[in-house]
Amino acid sequence: MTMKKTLTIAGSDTSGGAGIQADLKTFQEHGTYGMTALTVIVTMDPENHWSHGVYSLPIDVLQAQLKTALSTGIDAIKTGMLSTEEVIQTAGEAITASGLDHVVIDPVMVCKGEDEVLNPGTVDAMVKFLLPKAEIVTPNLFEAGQLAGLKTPKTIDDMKIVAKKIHEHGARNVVIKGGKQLQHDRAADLFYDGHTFLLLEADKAKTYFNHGAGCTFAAAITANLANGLTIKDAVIEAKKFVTAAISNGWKLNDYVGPVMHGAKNRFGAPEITTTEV
Ligand code: PXL
Repeated sequence: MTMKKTLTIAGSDTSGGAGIQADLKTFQEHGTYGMTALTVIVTMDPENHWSHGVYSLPIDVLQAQLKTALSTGIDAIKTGMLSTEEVIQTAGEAITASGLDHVVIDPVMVCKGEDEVLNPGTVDAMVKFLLPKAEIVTPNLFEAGQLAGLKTPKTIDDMKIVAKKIHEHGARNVVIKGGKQLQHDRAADLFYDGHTFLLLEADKAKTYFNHGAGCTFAAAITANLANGLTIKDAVIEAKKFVTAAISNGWKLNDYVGPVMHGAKNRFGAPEITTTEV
């Protein structure tokens, strides 16, 4: 038996909910064979309110990992936390060399609870080196505003303007994750393929435990693309996967509550609605 191969170029979340840990768990739940090229290791300090430490790996270590993984013939690639412009450029060049179409860019700029762009210059580098290669880019509201060079969107109308701008930067599809900041009564994400806007909605989960939701959503899209789904179906199925994962989020300790990556396969798919807007 052969398996579809999915590669994540991302950071390690030692606490296990986000980053490559989320990606590998999600790939596994989708029956794809997950591989990793690690960019940074993120640690959390239990003696200092779980504040994050970010340890970047040397660029030649990233290059060696990319060479290893790409030599196996990858079916779909995802990027996550890329800490510097050099790392972003290296990821972009590896994606180009791979010749792959199935490229999912999750433009991670912040970790939950930390509110700064990872590094000045990384936004411009993402626009330059990653967006033109993206089959889809999956920003949250803040990241979408940054990529578009506009204010953080707050409404669905704002999201449409920002999605169009990001599409102009070369991403073939865009899905903006509404999250908690969106002024809307349901958990809404906006998908744009350059022609139509599709609003994906689920009931809001009554939980604070959603750490890793963004990574999980993008990883599910990646696995779905590797498994042959169309981009639209890949996004719709990923929304179901992450909605189940968030609804079953749980408390790891006093600081963090990860999503349950395997919830959809264990407890079934939640209802979601799709509406052209
Ligand atoms: O959720 C964003 C994210 C992505 N990647 C890594 C992280 C985090 C947040 O904690 O640690 C490695």
